[in-house]
Amino acid sequence: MIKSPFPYFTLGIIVRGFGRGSKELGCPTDETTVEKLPSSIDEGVYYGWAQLLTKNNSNKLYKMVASVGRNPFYNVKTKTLETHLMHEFKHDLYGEKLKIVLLGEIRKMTTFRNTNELVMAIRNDISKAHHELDSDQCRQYLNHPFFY
Ligand code: RBF
Ligand code: MG
Repeated sequence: MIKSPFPYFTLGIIVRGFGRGSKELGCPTDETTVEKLPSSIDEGVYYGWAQLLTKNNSNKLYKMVASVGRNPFYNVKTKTLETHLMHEFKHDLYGEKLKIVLLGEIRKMTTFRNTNELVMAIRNDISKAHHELDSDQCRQYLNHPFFY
């Protein structure tokens, strides 16, 4: 079941992050996106769909995992919403517009003993997201009017 506060729709511009995630991790969207988040969306890891609105207008949809919060592992104090598109891109996406829908939570934001543990946790998040997003109730959102 997809239940409140999901589905949660939002939109942002892809900005340059801290330079840690690079191609591995995500792309933090703008800060207003984070300010708008309802309080019912905790600091945590989420899955959903993302639509990349590119200039050449393919407007494709991708599976994604999103990290919401302050990145305790790196002592980051500002709250970000980072979307990791589960697809390999050949080019940087800075400046591109991204529409996203969050459909469920995977876990809460936490800290780890070392980078390897964080990387393993993220890999596990991605495999859970793959599984959840393959369900019919998640796939329905691929045809949602938000992604016209
Ligand atoms: N950062 C944390 O400090 N703790 C986490 O539990 C955590 N989980 C994440 C899960 C996913 C799926 C992604 C994409 C990122 C996560 N991050 C987490 C954020 C990570 O620290 C951040 O993407 C990099 O520091 C680059 O900004
Ligand atoms: Mg980044």
